[in-house]
Amino acid sequence: MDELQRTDPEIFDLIKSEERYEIDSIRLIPSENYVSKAVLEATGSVLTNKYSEGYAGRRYYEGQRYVDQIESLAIERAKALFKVDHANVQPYSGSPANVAVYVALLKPGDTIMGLSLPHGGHLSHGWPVSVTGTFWRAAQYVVDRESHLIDLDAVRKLAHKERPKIIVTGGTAYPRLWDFKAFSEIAKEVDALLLADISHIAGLIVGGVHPDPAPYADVIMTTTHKTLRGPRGAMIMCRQQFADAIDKAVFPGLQGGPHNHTTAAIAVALKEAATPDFKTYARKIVSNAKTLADELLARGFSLVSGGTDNHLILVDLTNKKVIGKKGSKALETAGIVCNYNTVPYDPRKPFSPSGLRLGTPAVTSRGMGDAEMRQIANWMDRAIANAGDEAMLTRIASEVTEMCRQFPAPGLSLR
Ligand code: DSN
Repeated sequence: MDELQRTDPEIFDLIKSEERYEIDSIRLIPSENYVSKAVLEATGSVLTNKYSEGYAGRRYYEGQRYVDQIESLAIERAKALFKVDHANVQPYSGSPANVAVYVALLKPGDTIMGLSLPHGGHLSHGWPVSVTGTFWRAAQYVVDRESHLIDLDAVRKLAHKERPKIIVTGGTAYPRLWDFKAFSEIAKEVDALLLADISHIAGLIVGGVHPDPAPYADVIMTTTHKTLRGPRGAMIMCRQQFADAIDKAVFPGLQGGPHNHTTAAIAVALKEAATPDFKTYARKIVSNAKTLADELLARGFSLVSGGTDNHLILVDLTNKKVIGKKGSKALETAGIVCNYNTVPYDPRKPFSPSGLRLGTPAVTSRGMGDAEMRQIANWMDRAIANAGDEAMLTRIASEVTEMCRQFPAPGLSLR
């Protein structure tokens, strides 16, 4: 980045500081990762110079001889990897992609039924502060108070009562597997479509360590930057019968020109995700999460649903007498980055909830394994027990940095 350094040393220094920070800290936010150098290079390429409204072969601009090929490659790779009829790789990110699905398939005021946000869902699944909960009517299912699992009988009952036009699976803080077959049966009973939002688990599905929605969902939406380990973006995949409506909703319905540099980086990430190495990576994400969960349980941490089947862990800190915000701050000072999060039936408010959300995609990309998960649980235990003791937290941070330096972060360098 020599030219950036010359032109704008202030921004250059901040980017380099972030790079060092990503190297020297343990990043446990489950929606974050380290992309490969190849993905970074495509993201930072000349494709950012282009405008390409429309679709390959049907653009509103001349000069698309290479962009058309890039977008077509991304589409073909997405279709092959996720075994779907149609893919649109243009959505700017996950929330706009979900809105595009609703615009394509629903009328204003129709009912969307998704997992409630405080129970692990996502804003764009009909939560009231999102447009998805105001332009459409929302009905939200919840997890069971005791098991913290989705109770499919309760989902069925709610669906029959609310008659949604679309049922959404997926979320941001559900540590267990999704039963797409059961959801599709419920959707059929009430004449609803099934949207599988697999943003968090796309890489796990590709890796064969999470059930596959392709045989059951009418539409699959995913962001491309979480377990899938691509650039910030999204894709909508669907059965052929919905292809036109989805494409029209993305462009011209909601967006202008696609971000071609992102499209190219998505294509690269999809190529990487089709390799045997990626399957090994996906398996390791889950086994690391299970090890971290077990090690936390052994240290008296209380976990929502008692553990995990995927890449994420939701900790309820109530028994540790520390609130989520104070806990996540203490961990940040100790070099462990996660986020505070509501837990199901949380008596506290969303801006200061009881829990912490952890995930293993990023640490697994660095090659960390069981021994490091044990060490992370140790540091977390010490940090939470000493939340507020800056000296202790800083001591932990230097131990964290020492370990991090032994695990190169893909695409990053200290130079
Ligand atoms: N992407 C979400 C997450 O952090 O899980 C929020 O949209």
